[in-house]
Amino acid sequence: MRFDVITLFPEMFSPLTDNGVNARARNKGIWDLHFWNPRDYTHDVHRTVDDRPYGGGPGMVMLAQPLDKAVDEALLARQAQSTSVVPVVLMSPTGRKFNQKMAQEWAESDGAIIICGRYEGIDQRFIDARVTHEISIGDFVLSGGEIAAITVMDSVIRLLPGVLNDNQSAVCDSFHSGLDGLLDSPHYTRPEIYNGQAIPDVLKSGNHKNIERWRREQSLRITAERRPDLIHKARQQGLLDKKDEAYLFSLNTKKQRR
Ligand code: 9WO
Repeated sequence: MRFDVITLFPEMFSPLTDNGVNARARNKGIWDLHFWNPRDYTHDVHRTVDDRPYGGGPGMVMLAQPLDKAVDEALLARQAQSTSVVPVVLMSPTGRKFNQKMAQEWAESDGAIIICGRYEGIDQRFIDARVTHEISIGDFVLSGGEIAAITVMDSVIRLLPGVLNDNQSAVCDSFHSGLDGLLDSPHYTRPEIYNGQAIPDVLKSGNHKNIERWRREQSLRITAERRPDLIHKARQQGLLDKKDEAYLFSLNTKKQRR
């Protein structure tokens, strides 16, 4: 897996590259990261990467030319290594909302060229000519695409074979297929009493069937409270059985009595 990131601020990616697990996986050759700084592809003494917006208005707009050249260089470097064609992705709040299913699809790909914008935006002619996908990590505006790109790459890298050990398996968290798209149940570790708070008795029972049922019901309860849309989805996909439905019904009747 290879990522080519086009950014004015490559230093911002150290949280991704310096993280112990990710760094080890990069040294093992499981993934790699290359930077292409648009400032290196300018032609003027000031190394200008932005200019004022046509039509007026506040702020500055990224010039198409240095971005164009950076993408060209990234494509050339990739072609020296492999013949695969990769998406050219722009991190943008107006893009398609990124999710776990997309992370899994990325994890099975050869990677991407990722564009991180700055200032008020990017000349649309660059986007029209070069960008194949626009991705958002949520409905909020950042000061640049870098933090969004780090978020997406981190979610993909942890899914690559050999990145996590079996103990930390990527198989056990919220949105894992084993949870049927429901939110994860609570976790507890030692001590048995902390700040006067005990742990649920069932987790000490050693009865794995009961523990499994308790976790399922906690997942259903938390998901029904916080993300009813995910309950609806799981139901439509036929992932909720009679026991699940009975438990959800009991939550509703409890709520009505309160
Ligand atoms: C900013 C913006 C604001 C309102 C409506 C549309 C918008 N598009 C952009 C945009 O693409 N901005 C560029 C990248 C330049 C300014 C900083 N950028 C950015 C990316 N801010 N926020 C993001 C982002 C990316 C992915 N997910 C959430 C936010």
